[in-house]
Amino acid sequence: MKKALITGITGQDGSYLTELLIGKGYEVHGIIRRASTFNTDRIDHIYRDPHETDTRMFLHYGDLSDSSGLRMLIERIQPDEVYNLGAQSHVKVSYDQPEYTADIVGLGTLRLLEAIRDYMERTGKQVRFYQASSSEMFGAAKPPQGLHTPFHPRSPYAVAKVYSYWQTVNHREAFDMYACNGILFNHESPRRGETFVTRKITRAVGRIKMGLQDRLFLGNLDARRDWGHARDYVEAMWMMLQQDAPRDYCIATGEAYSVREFAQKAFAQVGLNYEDYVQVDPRYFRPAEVDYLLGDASETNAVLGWTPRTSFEQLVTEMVEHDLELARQEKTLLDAGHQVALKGIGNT
Ligand code: NDP
Ligand code: GDR
Repeated sequence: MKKALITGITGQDGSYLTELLIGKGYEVHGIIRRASTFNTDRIDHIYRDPHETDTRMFLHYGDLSDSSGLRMLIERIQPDEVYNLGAQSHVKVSYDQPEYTADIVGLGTLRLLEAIRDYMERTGKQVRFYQASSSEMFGAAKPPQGLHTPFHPRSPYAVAKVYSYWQTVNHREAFDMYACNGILFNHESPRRGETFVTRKITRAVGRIKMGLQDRLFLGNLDARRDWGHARDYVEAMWMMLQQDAPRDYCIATGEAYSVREFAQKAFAQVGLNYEDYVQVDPRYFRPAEVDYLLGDASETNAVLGWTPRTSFEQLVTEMVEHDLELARQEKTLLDAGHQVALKGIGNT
């Protein structure tokens, strides 16, 4: 049975990747951060009591800032594959916490690569490494962007991802490691964090339809993104680690839409006009914006034999249907006299 170690297992991609790997017969180990409340909502449905014999997902406390903990986990788990998905992944928040973002997103990758290198050198075992690189690294570069497009990052997050990208390449070249960068364009799902724009929109659509909210404040409506479905994209991650030789890949749908178009489609799905509800609030603007990301993934999609299965329309529909149901449940609770917190952090 192959063993995989996932950093960021509690995130959107971590949860889909865990489902995929368990379906393929893997034993999956995930690193979670200690928090004062449970932070495992996205993987609770996979969790089994560790005393049961059919348990194949194991969770360990750790943090990308903690080298000794990472080293101990690699030593103890002895993984065949490591997927580095952990990150302070919010672009706007990276402007509020640039140093922390650089530490986790940038140095965190180096810490993990070094722990793996050390383990491989001492034991002679092979470990394959996946780095969650991002289309944000292209930033201001003209679309379409692909493997041959020079990086021009536009945020502390993107700068840190560029650092990790090159660390991964360098470990591959210097130490002959099987290490791959997956440069993934935006991918969304009903499990997307609620402060990312697609989910912020579909949550609002559900709540507005159910009468729980009356407006939606957004930032730049003209930004364009190449949006795919996270469930499809984690499959590409796994495929990258099953090839004969390591290399880097771009994963995208090859179609881009604006935030405005996403909102228009999402509101229209429940019979509403987005213009009646959406208001622009400059607090959501970024100090430097990434205007237009459109992936040219034809070359690497072909090498990998991967194509996206979910269309833009299907993605919006799935997210809206999910969040409409969530809003229905919230309304039922409210009608029964329970309190429902409308969570939100002001500037994301
Ligand atoms: P999420 O924000 O949903 O998940 C991030 C994960 O990282 C969470 O599990 C989080 O834990 C964990 N994490 C945060 N800080 C640390 C830390 N200090 N140490 C260890 N783990 C930490 O991101 P996604 O699932 O959307 O993305 C996965 C990866 O892919 C990220 O690296 C992201 O930057 C990258 N990426 C994402 C794209 C997308 O469109 N989704 C596109 C391209 C790249 P907790 O739950 O405790 O917060
Ligand atoms: P992004 O995703 O920055 O592309 O990073 P996000 O959904 O946050 O923003 C996409 C675009 O929408 C514009 N926007 C808003 N964004 C947010 N969050 N909130 C708003 O109210 C709002 N209004 C307009 C933004 O300005 C931006 O142009 C995501 C993350 O998952 C990264 O970790 C990942 O690397 C990249 O995708 C690829």
